[in-house]
Amino acid sequence: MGAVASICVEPMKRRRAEKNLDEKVSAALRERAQSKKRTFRSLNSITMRLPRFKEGLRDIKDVFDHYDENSNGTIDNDELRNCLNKLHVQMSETEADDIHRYCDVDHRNGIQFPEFVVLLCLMYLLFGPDVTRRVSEFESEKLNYVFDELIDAFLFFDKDGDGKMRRKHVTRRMNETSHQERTPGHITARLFKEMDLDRNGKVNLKEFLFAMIRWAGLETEDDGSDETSP
Ligand SMILES: *[C@@H]1O[C@H](CO)[C@@H](O)[C@H](O)[C@H]1NC(C)=O
Ligand SMILES: *[C@@H]1O[C@H](CO)[C@@H](O)[C@H](O)[C@H]1NC(C)=O
Ligand SMILES: [Ca+2]
Ligand SMILES: [Ca+2]
Ligand SMILES: [Ca+2]
Repeated sequence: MGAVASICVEPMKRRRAEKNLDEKVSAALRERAQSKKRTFRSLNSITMRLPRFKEGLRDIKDVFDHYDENSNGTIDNDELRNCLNKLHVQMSETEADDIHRYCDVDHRNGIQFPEFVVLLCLMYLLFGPDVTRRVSEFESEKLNYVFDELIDAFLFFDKDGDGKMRRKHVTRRMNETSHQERTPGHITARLFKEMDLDRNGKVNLKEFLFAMIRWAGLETEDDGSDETSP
């Protein structure tokens, strides 16, 4: 039966999407790490930028609301098609599906707001700054600025720029922060565990973006309505 087959096939497709896109993201990050001056030199400089991130996330929320045409907190397949069409990026049907799978981090109900942040950031990283102009002409520059900073914050922790943050690099970065107060090991361990959503011992860009959204505190503002109540 088709239904049975699709139950078996979906996890395979998801793994393929995961692998493909992780590789593309890594390649883009490596190139960026080599060609661009580092923005962040300390954890403090990232923490200080959190209010700005939060502002940027609000702008992205406006874009999200625009594409969530029926305003039910989710960008479903048709709505996502509209959004991707608008981007004018060369993409096959399969590639578009892969992006959808990759960004649907919780594997449920299409694309929610934090997943949309991942989606746009990925598009920005892979296809360049023109992408945001196509989804939101007015906010484009602000959006690009925020994505630049978020990606650079990731690269602060991903020392070799291979697209994966490893615990030892994160710990080292935390230790560098300040000579007087090192971040205790158990806190770094907890932070890392929180970020590593699929528990594979590495934190990739999308997991990092989820963490940044949490830390900026936007998730809890107006998004909690249907998440917390049963
Ligand atoms: C949102 O609306 C779409 C289209 O009507 C529907 O398929 C989807 O299940 C809805 N999602 C939620 C979370 O309500
Ligand atoms: C970081 O500091 C902690 C606590 O002082 C220590 O346990 C850990 O080994 C240090 N890690 C690195 C990579 O320097
Ligand atoms: Ca919707
Ligand atoms: Ca989802
Ligand atoms: Ca992971």
